[in-house]
Amino acid sequence: MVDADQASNPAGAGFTKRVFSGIQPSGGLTLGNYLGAIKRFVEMQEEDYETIYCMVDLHAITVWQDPEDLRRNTRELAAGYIASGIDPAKSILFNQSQVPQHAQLGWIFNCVARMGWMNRMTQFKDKAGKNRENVSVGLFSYPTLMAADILVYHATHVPVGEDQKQHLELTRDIAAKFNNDFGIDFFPLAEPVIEGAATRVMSLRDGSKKMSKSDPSDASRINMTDSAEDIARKIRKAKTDPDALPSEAAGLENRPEARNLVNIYAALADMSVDQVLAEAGGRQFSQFKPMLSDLAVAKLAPISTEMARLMQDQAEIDRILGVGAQAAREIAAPILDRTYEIVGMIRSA
Ligand code: AQP
Repeated sequence: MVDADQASNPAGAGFTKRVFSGIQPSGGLTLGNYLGAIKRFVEMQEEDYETIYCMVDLHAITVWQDPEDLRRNTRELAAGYIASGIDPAKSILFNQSQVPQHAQLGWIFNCVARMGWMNRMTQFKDKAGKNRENVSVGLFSYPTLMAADILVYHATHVPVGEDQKQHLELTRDIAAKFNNDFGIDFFPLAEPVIEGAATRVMSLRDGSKKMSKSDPSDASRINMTDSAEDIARKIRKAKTDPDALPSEAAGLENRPEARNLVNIYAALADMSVDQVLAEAGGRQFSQFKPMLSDLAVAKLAPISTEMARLMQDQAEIDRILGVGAQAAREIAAPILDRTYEIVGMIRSA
């Protein structure tokens, strides 16, 4: 029987409703990160959850990062979180490497996850491509560290974009195998929260590829720091088809670029796709693109202006991350200690 507590918290009764999510400081924030992740992070901060948000710098170095760029991108990402509405007084905000328990639990999970599970991860296959023999070992074990990020806080809910669904399933498999191997109900089965009209924002140049901060083409993405002119130019040049917009969502079938622009509009305007098409159906892209540019600029300009202001005081950003890391360590340390005990490691007093 499922009791009331369990019903509202699928991870199981007895676990606090706690959110964890992270973003890599592997480049500038994109509209994909904002709509797929940060916008939901802000909403969850205002709901009935304890919220923990991270800049996953240990994940970022699974591919080469110039040290100066990594420092700047980490601070800029922190500024992006805060400018988007994450309040460090309400959410724990920090960079991953300041909380060593992530890497420590990651090692335990390297010994729980199976090679067969890891070999199925599509993100590794996409990122390694034909260069499999030359990528870092860290890129391969990325998902076990991600499982540790989540489970070191006993997080129960993880807001992510669609591309992270498979890693979340692996996190649940790792938690279940650990619990089963040691005969204990210790790690919760964290629930992915993949919600909104734009859980998979696609490249502006190719509707079959996700918008990504590491795409070599800057025209493929909208960066959160882009100027109004840049945003308008990129949307004007975005790939589309020659037809007018349909008046119902079903008409977007097999039109990936059109679907992408409509999804972006819907997510930015907090409307459903059907509501957008009820207004814009029948219009040509020459009419719809300026509507989308105006909306994107209206929503993103205040965020980029605030990011630029916050970036002028880097010491303050570092201070906020230090306070967040301390709070994060306080939650993570006892969970890691208990994990070591369960596994059979001696803990000297
Ligand atoms: N295009 C996207 N649409 C919706 N959500 C997205 N996310 C990323 N891209 C999109 C979500 O943003 C969160 C943070 O992602 P990440 O930076 O940790 O890693 P990623 O998914 O690999 O993002 P990028 O931009 O593609 O980074 P690079 O290029 O460095 O690999 C996640 O919740 C993700 O789902």
